[in-house]
Order: sequence, then structure tokens, then C-alpha cells
Amino acid sequence: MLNFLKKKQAHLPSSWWQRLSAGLVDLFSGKVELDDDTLERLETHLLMADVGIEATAYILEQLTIVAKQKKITTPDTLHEALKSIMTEMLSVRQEVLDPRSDSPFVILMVGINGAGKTTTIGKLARYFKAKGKSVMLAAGDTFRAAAIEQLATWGQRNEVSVIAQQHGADSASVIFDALQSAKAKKIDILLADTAGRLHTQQGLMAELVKIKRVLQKVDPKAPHEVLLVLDASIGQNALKQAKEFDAAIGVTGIVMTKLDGSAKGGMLFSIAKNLDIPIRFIGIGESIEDMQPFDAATIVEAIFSERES
Ligand SMILES: Nc1nc2c(ncn2[C@@H]2O[C@H](COP(=O)(O)OP(=O)(O)O)[C@@H](O)[C@H]2O)c(=O)[nH]1
Ligand SMILES: [Mg+2]
Repeated sequence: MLNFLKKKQAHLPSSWWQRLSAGLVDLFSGKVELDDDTLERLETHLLMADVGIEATAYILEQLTIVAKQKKITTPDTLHEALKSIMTEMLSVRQEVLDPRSDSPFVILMVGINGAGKTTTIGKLARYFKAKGKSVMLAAGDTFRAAAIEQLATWGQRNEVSVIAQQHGADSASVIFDALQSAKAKKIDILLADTAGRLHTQQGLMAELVKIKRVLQKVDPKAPHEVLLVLDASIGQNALKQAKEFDAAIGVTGIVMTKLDGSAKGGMLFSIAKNLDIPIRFIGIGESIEDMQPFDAATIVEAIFSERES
């Protein structure tokens, strides 16, 4: 059922869901009531998995409400209550990215260096091709010479065209050219890479605004999706990044990468609780197939699977 996470679990014994689930198993063993000690231990486990202060407080509060309704009388009901609270929290941010409105549908990838933007483009190209869409890539990261090559490799692997200019070229102009080309070729989806930047680098943030403005000369609705790629292992910093990127250019979706190796996957709950932005995909490895559309139930099942197996 949870093959994609279980497969990874085997290689990474300290992964966040395994630790969290081990903690939760311990929590439930032999317990039939929700006392302060249980709540406190639950709080510790959630905080350690980087669920964050607000999301953790919310989970404990909801659990206490359920307990007051006397619905928690066995370890199983405690477990079910927690599971449904956590699933519900994530579910509100589950919204499939369905690019069928405009063509070309432009997806602009943004985020800091090393978050997984370029890799995610490779995975997305495969994902959309499998859905029968035609895909084109734009090498908008002109800052690093290797970035253009890296994108070209993903293009070859997926057998899709890559529009690129030389290293150092204007990113907005590369993406603008790509959109015109995609339009002429009636491509369904244009995936535009950008250079990594910190939300504190105002000049580089302004460059994103420029990219957006230039794209809108071709299509006033472009980019149709601004995907912020967040590395789960950076923990609570991800929240700040998301808020700043959103303020600067308007983020319409989040991709949370590196959930395979991170001890901080609880960030998903933190993001879901604190931001009003859908989580579109999760990255669970470095290969082309290591990406899944975000599914709340699957994630929560994975966290609790230890107990059930
Ligand atoms: N384990 C793991 N590694 C990832 C994932 N996504 C990307 N990476 C790796 O993270 C590194 C940086 O990725 P890259 O796409 O170049 O990041 P970018 O700078 O944002 O474009 C590369 O080594 C990728 O293979 C993921 O979901 N899991
Ligand atoms: Mg890159």
C-alpha cells in the first residue's frame, strides 16, 4: 500500500516517519486514556519530527476535544483519532495540479539553491508525459553553467525539447523565448527552471518578478503555476522561505522534496497549518520516478504503518 515510502524506509532507518511512528507506537502501547503524560510525550514526538509549535498545539488541542467527547477509550481509538486529525490537517492542502485550462500551461519553478528545482522538473516532465501531455523545458537557470547541462540531461531522458541560451544570459529572455516556441509548437506544458535564490536577495527576487512580467507579454495568465520547491530537511526555515517567496511573486503550489531522507518531514503539517498554499507534490528520492502527487492519507498511513505492520 505504501510501497514508495516503505521502500525508502528500508534504506533509511532514521527517516522521520519511522521515528515518528516508532514514537507513536510506544505512546499507544497499553494506553487507554489520554492523560497529561501521554499528551506530553506526543508533543515531544511531534516537535522532534518538526511538525512545528503551532501545528503540534493544534493536534494536541483537537485530540483533547475528541477525548472530552469520551470517544477515546482504547489505544485503537486514540490512534484513530490522531490519524484522522492529522489526515484532515493535510487534506486541506491537497489539490491536484491539473493543467488543462491554458496551453501552453507555464509552470515556473522557484526556490533556493539545492532545493531540488531542476530534479523536480525532470520528474514532472515524466509525470506529465505519462498523462499524455507534450512538454518543453526552459533553462532559466543561466547563473550556473552546469545548470543548463543538468536540465538538458533531464530533457534527453524524457525526450522533450529544452530551450536554452548561453550561461549568463538573461533568464527572463530565455523563458520568454521558450514560451513563444512552446506556443508555436502547441506544447501543453512548459516547465521553466530558475536559478536558486534566497528570499533575502532582493535583486534576485526582483528578477523573478521580471520573469513573470515578461511572460505576461505573451500570455497575461502566465505563469499559470508558480511552484515553490522546498527541501524538507531545512525544517522550520521552509515556512519563512515560503512566506517571502509568496509575498514577492505569489506562490500557487509547493513541492516538498527530500522526504525520503529527512528527519524533518513533519514540516508538511507545519506548512499545511500555517500557509494557504496547496502542496502539489512530494519528492522521495533522486530518481526520475521518485515523486508523488501529494496525498494526505498516504502520508499519514506511512507515519502510522509501523504500528499496523
Ligand atoms: N534524496 C533526495 N534528493 C533529492 C530530491 N530532490 C532533489 N534531490 C537532490 O538534491 C540535489 C539538488 O537538486 P537540484 O535539482 O539540482 O536542486 P536545485 O538547485 O533546486 O535545482 C541533487 O543532488 C538532487 O539529486 C529528493 O526528493 N530526495
Ligand atoms: Mg537547478
